[in-house]
Amino acid sequence: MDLNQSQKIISFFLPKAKVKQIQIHNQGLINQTFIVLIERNKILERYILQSINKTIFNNHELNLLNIIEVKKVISESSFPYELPTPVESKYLNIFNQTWRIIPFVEKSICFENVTNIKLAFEAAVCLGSFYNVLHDFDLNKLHESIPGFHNGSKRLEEFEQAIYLSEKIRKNRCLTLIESIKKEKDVIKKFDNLNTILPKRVCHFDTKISNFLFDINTNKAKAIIDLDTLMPGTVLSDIGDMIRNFSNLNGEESTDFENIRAEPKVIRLIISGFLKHASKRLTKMEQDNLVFAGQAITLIQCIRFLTDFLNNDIYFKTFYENHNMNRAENQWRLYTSLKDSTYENYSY
Ligand code: GN1
Ligand code: MG
Repeated sequence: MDLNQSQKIISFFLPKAKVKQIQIHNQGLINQTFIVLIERNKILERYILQSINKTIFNNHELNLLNIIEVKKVISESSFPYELPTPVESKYLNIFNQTWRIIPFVEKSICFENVTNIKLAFEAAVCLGSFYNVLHDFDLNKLHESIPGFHNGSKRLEEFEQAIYLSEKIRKNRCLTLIESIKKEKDVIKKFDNLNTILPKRVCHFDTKISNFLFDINTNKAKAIIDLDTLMPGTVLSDIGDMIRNFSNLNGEESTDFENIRAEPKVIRLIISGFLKHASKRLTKMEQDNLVFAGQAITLIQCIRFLTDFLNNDIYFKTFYENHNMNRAENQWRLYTSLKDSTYENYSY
């Protein structure tokens, strides 16, 4: 991407803007992201410029409609955080790709891992507030933009198929992990079953710490970003993914497997933070299964990474050989530590 190309895209969304600078932003495992500095009416501003991975987000137009509907309600609510959404609520098809620009949240900082456990609480309070203001949202207005995204049995089927079709050399590298995962089918069953019983809500579906932005001076939560997976789901997906991502203090990229475990303090902070605004909205059954959700989503993420490894890395961006296999091993270690019964006994 050069200045001329980015100028063409930016001019579509912001006709009077001149692109001054563009730099790649190594965020996310799927889309391609840049930060662009523009000048408009003598004022400098920054925007996020993204090209969407259309193989994975093949319903991105429907997802955009979801974003527009949710943004409308959020803007009229008391939600005290920013929710940056695509400029002009539009995408542009050019250079064989689909582009959007999103306002950059100034004076904010993004963390790849939970470096300070207070961040976990802050982000969870923010998510609880999101659930609170969207409680009465009419879900008929939303599309399931990625069907079966957290459907455990579907993920297991894809896994079985990948095992069957994979090259021997890859399969042999992870035989032990394959066998261990196969013994956990009951967790997946329980998770899928809960998802059919629990109330459907507006879910973010990608609540990792890097999708919350914090105030650069105070470290208070400031924004929720990355709405590509916004669609109806249950609370288990969002709290489960928070537990999966936040409690793993070494982060999902770490290969220091011996030291991968869930930090119980973080799990407690996620739950108490989330319930601050959401407890009045949740049923007892939802509240009772929040910790379990962390286990189930971690197992599903483990399966997704290993499936992609067996499929020759066609889904998640990888940067070295065996990357997805290592990510799966990391998630497996986290999963086994989450299954430790002592984690079940939280007093909220
Ligand atoms: C992907 O691209 P990114 O980082 O926003 C993935 C999530 C995973 C996450 C793991 C659509 O999100 O489900 O939890 O990687 N998004 C999709 O880091 O598959
Ligand atoms: Mg995402």
